[in-house]
Amino acid sequence: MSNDKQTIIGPALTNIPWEDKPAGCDEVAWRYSGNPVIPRDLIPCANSIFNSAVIPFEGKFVGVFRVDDKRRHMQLHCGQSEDGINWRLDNEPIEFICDDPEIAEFICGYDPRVCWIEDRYYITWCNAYRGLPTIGVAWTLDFKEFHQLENAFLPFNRNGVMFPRKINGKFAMLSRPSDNGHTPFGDIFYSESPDMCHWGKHRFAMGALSGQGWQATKIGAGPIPIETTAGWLLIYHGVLTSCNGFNYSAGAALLDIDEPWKVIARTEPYILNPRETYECVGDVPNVLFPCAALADAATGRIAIYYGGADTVVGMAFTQVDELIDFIKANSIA
Ligand code: BMA
Repeated sequence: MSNDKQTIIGPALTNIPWEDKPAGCDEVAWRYSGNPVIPRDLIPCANSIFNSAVIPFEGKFVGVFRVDDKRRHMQLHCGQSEDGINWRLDNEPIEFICDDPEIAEFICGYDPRVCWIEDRYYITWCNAYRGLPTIGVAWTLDFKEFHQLENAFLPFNRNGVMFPRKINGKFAMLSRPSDNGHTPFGDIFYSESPDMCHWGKHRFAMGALSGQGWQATKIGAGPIPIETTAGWLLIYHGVLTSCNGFNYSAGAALLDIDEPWKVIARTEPYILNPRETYECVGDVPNVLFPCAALADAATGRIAIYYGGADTVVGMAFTQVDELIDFIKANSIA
């Protein structure tokens, strides 16, 4: 293994929310002591708030949040924070602007990701097109007006996660072809687009690993990949099927910078798994589902946002050089 210290390629984020690793902790990622940062009832309509995406914005933070309302309809709400930890959420869901009524029909949306690319913020989410899950896409400049584009793929697909810059001149997205239910399979694929409308050149990237515990049933990309000197750092979820149902953990991988469907390394053990009460008890027990990460290139700090038990939002922290060393030292790729 190289002794070079690996770093984040990207902007500094001096106000990244952060807590040092607790003394005596030997995990590569550690939880925020004030978890969960978003309770299920932060806004009156919410049954639960989880699997959500945040991003730096005008010196503060904004996010797109999965809110399952008290009708148990899955909605996307915008939210704001001064510090990335204490959040205000809009009471009303996002209303996307879209001039095609067929695409505009909003049945439900969930598991959003938010990504800045070049000149705007893109939002991807699992969108019900005619009731069938695929990847919805929209952009915004101000988190007030959201302009919806064509769905990226045919049904059935979930976990659409964009790369934060064009790769070889094309927009790039990871996704996870699925079925119309609680999909008992799932691998991560890479696709590219010249225009955010037409997606192609699909490539297999990473698969579930049969017989490999926490990532044996299916996997899906989590936060927007972080560019590092060792490759794209991808935090992803993996699912184990236990006698009591699905169990969702998080692992990490390094992908080739120019050909990100090529996996350099991926963790054999998970880096975070459901173990705290708010991860093990909730509407869907034993789910830890990361959808966003903030990164500070100046310090190598990474703050991960994840859904706990399909009910609340929690945070965890890691340090890029430590995580990359961990991935390489514990790789199964
Ligand atoms: C997946 C998605 C996630 C959810 C998970 C566990 O299929 O629907 O939103 O967190 O199941 O229920």
